[in-house]
Amino acid sequence: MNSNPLDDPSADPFEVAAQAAGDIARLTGVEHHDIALTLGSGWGKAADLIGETTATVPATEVTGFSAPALAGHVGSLRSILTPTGTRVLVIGARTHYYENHGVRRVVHSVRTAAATGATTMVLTNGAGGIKETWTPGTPVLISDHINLTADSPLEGATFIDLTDLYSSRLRGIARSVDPTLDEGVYCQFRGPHYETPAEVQMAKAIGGHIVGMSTALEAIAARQAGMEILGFSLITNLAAGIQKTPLSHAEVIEAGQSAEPVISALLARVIGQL
Ligand code: 8IG
Repeated sequence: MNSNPLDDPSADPFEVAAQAAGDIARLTGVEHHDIALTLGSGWGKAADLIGETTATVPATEVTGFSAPALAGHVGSLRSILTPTGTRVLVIGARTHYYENHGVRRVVHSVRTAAATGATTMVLTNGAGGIKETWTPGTPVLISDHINLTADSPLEGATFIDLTDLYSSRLRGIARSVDPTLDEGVYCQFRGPHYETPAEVQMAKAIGGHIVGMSTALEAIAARQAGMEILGFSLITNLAAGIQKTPLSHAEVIEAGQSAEPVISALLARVIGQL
C-alpha cells in the first residue's frame, strides 16, 4: 500500500493540499480552477455535459488522495473548460468517513480544490429521503446539515461560523434553473450501515430530511477554506422504515443509474449559471 502524507500526524494538511494543487496544475496544465465539483453516486454523467474535459488525472497520482473504496466510484480528477470559459475541477474520488482513514483524508479533496483557486464548491451525493413525497430518483438541494459523526475537520480551537453554509444565493441560482427543486436538511451519519428505522425517526425529530454518509464534514472544510457551497442530494431510496421494504445497495445503485441522465443535465445547467 502507498503511504499517504496525511497519515503522518505531524503533517500540515493545508501544506499537503497545496502540494496536491501543484500536482494538479502540473498534470492538467491548468494553473487555476474556478469551481470544484464532487460527484457522488448517481451524478457521474454530469461531468460530460459541463464542457470539454481537457485532462483526466488518476487520483492516485495526486498527493494525499486515496484509492477509491467502492467499485463504481471513479477515482479520477478532471479539468473541464465550460463554454463560458470557466474552469471546473471535477472530483470523482471521494474518501468516505466510514473508510476509517481519518477526517483529514475525508476533506483533502476540498482543501485541494481551494488550493487550486476554486471559490465555489459543489458537493453532490446519493442519499436516503425522509420526506415521503420524494420518490427514488428525486434530486434535492441541501439547505443545511446536522453532523452526526461526532467529528470535525477543524483542528484545535478553530471556531468557524456555519450560518448559511449551503449558500442561499447559490440555491436561488439552482432554483432559477429548476423551480421544482425541493430542499432539505442533510444528516451525515457515520455509516457504512444504513440507519435503523428508529434512527431515521430521530433524524426526522431533530429536523433532518435527508440521511447520508458524506458531505457535512466536507462542507465544513470548504467553509473554513472560504468557499461558497452548493449541495445536492439524489434521493435514491426512502430511508429505512419510511420505505416498507429493506434497503439494498443494488436498488440504490439502480435508482441512481436511471435518474443519472436527468439529474446530470440539471447539474450541468446549474454549473453553467454559477
Ligand atoms: I444512496 O438511506 C444512500 N446513502 N445513511 N442512509 C444513509 N446513507 C445513504 C442512504 C441511506 N442511501
